[in-house]
Order: sequence, then C-alpha cells, then structure tokens
Amino acid sequence: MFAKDHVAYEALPLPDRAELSDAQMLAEARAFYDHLKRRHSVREFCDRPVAREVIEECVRAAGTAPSGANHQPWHFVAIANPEIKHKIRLEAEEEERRFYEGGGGDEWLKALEPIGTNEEKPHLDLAPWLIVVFGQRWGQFDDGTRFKNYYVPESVGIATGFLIAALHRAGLTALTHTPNPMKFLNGLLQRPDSEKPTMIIAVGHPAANATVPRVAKIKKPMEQILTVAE
Ligand code: IYR
Repeated sequence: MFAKDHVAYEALPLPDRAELSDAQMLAEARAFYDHLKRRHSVREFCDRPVAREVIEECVRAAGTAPSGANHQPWHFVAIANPEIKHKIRLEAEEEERRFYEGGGGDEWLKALEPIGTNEEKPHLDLAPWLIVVFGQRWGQFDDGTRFKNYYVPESVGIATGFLIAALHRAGLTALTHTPNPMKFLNGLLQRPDSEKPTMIIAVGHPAANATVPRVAKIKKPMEQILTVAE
C-alpha cells in the first residue's frame, strides 16, 4: 500500500462536497446529536446474532478515519468464535480480578463505584461479536523494512470513535473494555509485536433487562466543555 519510493503530491478536486443551507446545517447537527445521545454503554447483552456483513460495514466506516500521514495505523480483529471469545473472557477476568482486588488503587476503584463494574465479564461470552482494536506502532513494506507511524493513539482513537458511532447507527450496542495489561490478545489472536491492543469492544443487542448506571447519563453542560472565542 505504501510505496518505498517517493510518491509525488497530486491534488484531486474535492469529491463529495456538502451543499447544505445554514438551516439544514443546524438541523443536521441537531439530528446527529440526537442520534448520538441515544447511545448507551450497555453491560448486559443477549445472544441475538449479528450478521458478519454488518460488522464489516462498520469496520469499513472506521477505516475512513483521518490518521497521521494517512498511514491508517489500525487493525481490527472481529471474533464470533465462541471458544476464542471464552479464552478472552478468562484472561480478561484474571486481569480484572487483580485490578478489583486492589491493583487499580483506591482512587480508581472509588471512581468506578457509581458505574457498578466488577471483575465478571459475562458479555465477553454472550455478545455475538468482540472487536479487538490494535494500534500499529510501525508498519512494514513488502520487503520487511519498517516505516514509522505517527500519532498512533490519536489516529486509533478517532477510528474507534467512528466504529462506535457506526455500530450505534446500525442499531447495535457496544461496550468498550480495557483489561490491563492486554498483551495476551497478541498471542491469542496471532497479531505481531508491532501491534498494541488498545480495546476490546463487545458488540450485539442489549438483554431484555439491560440497565445503565444513572451517573452515566449525566453529561457535562456546554459551558464546561466549550469555550468560544469570536
Ligand atoms: N477495566 C475495568 C475497570 C474499568 C475502568 C474504567 I476507566 C471504566 O470506565 C470501567 C471499568 C473493567 O472493565 O471493569
């Protein structure tokens, strides 16, 4: 994909120009906010299956994200295989047990109290898909020589945001999960050492009795998240 030789800059006329009136812009911005505010981090999943094509389209959307030097330093592993999901659950719960038994530290554990999480992660078995996000610290040309990637955490974060928004748009629920350390995922999923696992995203449909923590629905008011200089 990346040529080793110099690639000349070439300007293309902007494709897909948006032509919205001011009123349409405001309406679209409001509609998108309305859509995103209906996304909830759900911890109880049901076993309703999700077609692989839906997952692929959502990952395709994630792959359109901007990235440092357009190196697209991400790789997604989508897992529906029950044995692999179970292995991930067992390893993740082991890490989490250490965390909740005190490894996380008092302040962190206290911060999580209103979220109601614990070391049990049944959704890693139950959710029909787990998507593991990897960031690529460096890339490799076909002849094995390495090239640097830039702004990897930022780029992968943006792509993951696109993915979560795409999953939500497809009517799916997603839960981000970050056992620490996550190195076990390289071995389990046969990803190279050049890749760092950043997140496990459980994807599926919510259980009939799914809940969300009250505190998760309290969002900071506008004046706390935005300063305007006009
Ligand atoms: N990884 C743990 C702990 C955890 C940490 C944060 I920060 C959260 O927002 C939620 C949980 C777990 O998944 O339980």
